[in-house]
Amino acid sequence: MIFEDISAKVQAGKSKDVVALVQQAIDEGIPAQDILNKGLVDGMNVIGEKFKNNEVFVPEVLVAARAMNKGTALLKPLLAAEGVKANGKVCIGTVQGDLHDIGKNLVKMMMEGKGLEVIDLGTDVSPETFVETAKNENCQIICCSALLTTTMGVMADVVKAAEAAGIRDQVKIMIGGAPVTDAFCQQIGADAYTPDAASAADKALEFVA
Ligand code: B1M
Repeated sequence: MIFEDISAKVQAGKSKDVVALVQQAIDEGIPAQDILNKGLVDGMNVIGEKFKNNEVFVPEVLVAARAMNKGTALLKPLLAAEGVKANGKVCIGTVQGDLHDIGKNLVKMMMEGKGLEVIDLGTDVSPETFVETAKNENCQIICCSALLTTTMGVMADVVKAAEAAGIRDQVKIMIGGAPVTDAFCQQIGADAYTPDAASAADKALEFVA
């Protein structure tokens, strides 16, 4: 099955094979979201578990992440093409001190797939950059991703920075990432926590409607 092959090649960090298999799946008419979720994300999830159990280490994780990103790059236009054109404007980034961007990139892709215009601020993004971008670019939503328990607190600073800049009532703040919870979202006064990229895109669409 092609999904299992894609997953296995992501786990092995074989970028060229991943690209070839993803292209093959596209040519076979398999929906881009299935290729993403059942192939690429599955492979990265396996690597994540192995990393947690010390069965693989940082270099293996890095090559797997690179292979996944090569595959997702091929899917990006397809996911975006399936969506309706620019329903709203969002800025997204991984918070200051945090370099994890795979989940953030998935959220971005899913949102683009829903027809949202997404400004990608990258990783290690300061609260000020989130807020200035939202203000200058008229974004309806600020999306913050964090993968570390040591960086998720920056999300509270984003909420405070939006308040200080006087734009808190004009912008929704969405948060997510593995250590983030709904309780944390309520605690810091953000507008929504979603556990995965697909539900983040659904929620964003709801906010801009
Ligand atoms: Co890092 N890392 N890492 N890492 N890494 C974790 C997160 C960790 C849980 C591993 C572990 O110890 N078990 C752990 C954090 C522990 C903690 O904080 N409690 C950890 C650590 C400790 C570290 C370092 C400190 C390691 C070190 O150097 N000693 C270091 C920190 C660097 C830094 O950021 N300053 C580090 C480095 C790295 C790599 C560079 C090697 C690499 C990142 C590569 C990259 O992103 N370009 C890496 C990776 C890959 C991981 C794991 C293995 C996988 C993360 C991932 O990409 N998952 C991770 C272990 C794990 O998760 N099992 C781990 C797949 C991705 C699709 O999931 O990002 O959760 P995720 O996104 C999900 C949802 O969370 C959600 O949507 C996605 C799915 O649909 N989502 C949102 C994400 N953002 C959202 C935003 C939303 C809504 C939903 O709204 C806005």
